[in-house]
Amino acid sequence: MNDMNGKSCCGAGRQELEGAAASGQLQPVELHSLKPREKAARPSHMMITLPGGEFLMGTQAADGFPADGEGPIRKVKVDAFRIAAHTVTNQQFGEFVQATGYVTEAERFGWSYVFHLFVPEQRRGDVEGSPREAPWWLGVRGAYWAKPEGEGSSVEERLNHPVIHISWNDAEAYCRWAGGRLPTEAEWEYAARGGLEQKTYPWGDLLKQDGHHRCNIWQGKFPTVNHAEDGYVGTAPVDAYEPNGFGLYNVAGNVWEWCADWFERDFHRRSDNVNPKGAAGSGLRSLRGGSYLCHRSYCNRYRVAARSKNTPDSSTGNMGFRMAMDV
Ligand SMILES: [Cu+2]
Repeated sequence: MNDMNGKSCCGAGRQELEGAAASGQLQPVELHSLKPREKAARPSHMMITLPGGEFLMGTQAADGFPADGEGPIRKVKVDAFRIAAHTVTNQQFGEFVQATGYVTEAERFGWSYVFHLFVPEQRRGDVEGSPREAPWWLGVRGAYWAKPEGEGSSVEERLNHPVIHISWNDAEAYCRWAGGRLPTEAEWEYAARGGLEQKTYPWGDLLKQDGHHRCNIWQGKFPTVNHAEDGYVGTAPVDAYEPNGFGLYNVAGNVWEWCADWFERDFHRRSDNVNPKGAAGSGLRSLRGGSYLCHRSYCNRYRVAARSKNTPDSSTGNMGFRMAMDV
């Protein structure tokens, strides 16, 4: 059982920062100025076309978090759509920024949440504060996608890793430019299950297969000791590990992936079972997949039915996104 039921390794919202000087009111990101790129000039996303169909969405498993609205299980139908084999990389996001001059929300606010183990002692002066409920997140001044650990860091050695410190609004802007959109939660789960029915993970029910790690999560004692037996302390390349049955990489672990939907706790109690979407009202956007910080003892959310949420302006070092498209 999960004694930390309901708590999340990832619960760091923009407005939960404590000890910070108020960031002030920001104008919403201007999306209308971002015209879609010519097709030939867009980065390649390795889009996989899925035929759509019916599947059993959600879970009622004993090791889940009912408070997240993971169940009840319901039969959902999604139309055919396309989804990227992997999350958007630093390389791809860099091409977007170069082409458009786009400025992310982390840059506009002037800070983003960095996991505490990645902030060296000499940079503690850059820390604005932490959320009370998730003190392992430090609001670091100057941290954004191209400087994921703040001043002095870079993505040069991580161009094929998922872009992080990306808000929902930033992800939306990228997708619009690249000619795509974010997947709905229903599309995401359909794609992540890879054609298997009601399995715990995208590859089956066992976390490890023949002793091999299948995803990038936390091994050790969260939040202080990560043994990195899966090979990574932070993010892994977007195509690390084996893909699922549909060819999607890293749907479990690595980084949380923004979905198009408003987060709705009672999502699975809705009666619309064809291309369902969460209803507006929560002010939160949905996230799926879990991250390199998830651990069974605390945040067992690398299961394929697990859910999370955050405000659309929040950014952390473990949230990225995967693009979808209409067929
Ligand atoms: Cu987690």
